[in-house]
Amino acid sequence: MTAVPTLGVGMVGYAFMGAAHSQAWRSAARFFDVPLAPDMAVLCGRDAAAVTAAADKLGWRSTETDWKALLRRDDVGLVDVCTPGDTHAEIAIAALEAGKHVLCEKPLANSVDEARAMVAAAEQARARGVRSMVAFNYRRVPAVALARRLVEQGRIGQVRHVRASYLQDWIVDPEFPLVWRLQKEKAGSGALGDIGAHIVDMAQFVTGDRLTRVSALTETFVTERPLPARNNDTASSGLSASGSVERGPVTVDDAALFLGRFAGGAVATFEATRFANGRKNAIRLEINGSTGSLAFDFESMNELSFFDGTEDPSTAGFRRILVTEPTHPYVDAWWPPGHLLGYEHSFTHEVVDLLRDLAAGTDPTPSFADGLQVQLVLDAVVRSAEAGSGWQPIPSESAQEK
Ligand code: SOE
Repeated sequence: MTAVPTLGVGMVGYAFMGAAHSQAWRSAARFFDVPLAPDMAVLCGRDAAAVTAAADKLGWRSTETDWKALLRRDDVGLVDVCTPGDTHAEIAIAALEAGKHVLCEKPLANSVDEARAMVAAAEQARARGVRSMVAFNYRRVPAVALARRLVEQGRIGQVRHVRASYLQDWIVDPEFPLVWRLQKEKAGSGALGDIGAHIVDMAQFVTGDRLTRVSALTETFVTERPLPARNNDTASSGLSASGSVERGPVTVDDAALFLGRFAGGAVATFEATRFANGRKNAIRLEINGSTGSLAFDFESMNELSFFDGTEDPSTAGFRRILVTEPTHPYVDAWWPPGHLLGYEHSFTHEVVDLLRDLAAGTDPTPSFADGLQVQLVLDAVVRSAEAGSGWQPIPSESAQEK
């Protein structure tokens, strides 16, 4: 590996996203030619013993128990925010003001107001050459990036329909405890912001268009759950002094379904739920255009189905593109054709693109402004659901997709 400048990374949080991002920082320079080599300088978490164990496991050189310490460290040039949504704004804004680049997990924030403040901080920092990205990783799955390329090339014509769903079932058991993702003050929303945000970003990214209004309904099927054990927020229930299981209210949606209209005229359906029994992390996106269609299924994430309506009808039909050719996005850095990639590779692609933008002085995408636009969609969904599912407009506050 030729010697390139290093970029010190400080990551806050080390649960699922922290583990996925750590794998990305570890692998980026070992598979891609990057102009900046990540230095996994410091991992931050509140519990000293736990964060030390996590740093050893995930490959971080040192630890801190106060995220503000990262802002004072000269060996940190970028702060990676992998915490629950209620701390994204505070950490990202402080980091940008301290001159640190920021990668922030999705959704950008827990509210539109927080997202607006993050965009303002990002735009002020950008003037000083300090850059930011929001981590919608699925747009960097090669098959999704290929879908974007084909739409951009006009291979399906004018986009007419967008059909997106993200189905999970990890909380169908009513005794699953009240973890942070089920608490509005920590997560901002439920399935809507956690997984609905992904399909909104994917749909807008692949079509290159923006949603302008939505009509929605949300549902919470299980309205109270056992409190998690005091010392952690995992799947174990908490016991009261009397030994009975304390319970608390679920304050977020379990499912969100909404119709949408795109600025370019396409119509859309979206479904995000954690109660699709048997579906574990099932993301499906289908785009129907005037001359063809594209369909992606995350459970076959190395494939893209493509229907070219301009072909001879006697031989036309959906064909399965195996997205493992060196000409396909990101693939040439990994394995020969036919060898497959996984969920974790999308995070590596995310940090590779970020490193390349930072070195080139260009703006990473998706930007915080793109993250604000997703937040505006989520907010319109909530407003519509609360007001009886009528149409709600989505203000065009954020910069258009580059
Ligand atoms: C939980 O629903 C979750 O971990 C999401 O938060 C991630 O963004 C998604 O990639 C996998 O599922």
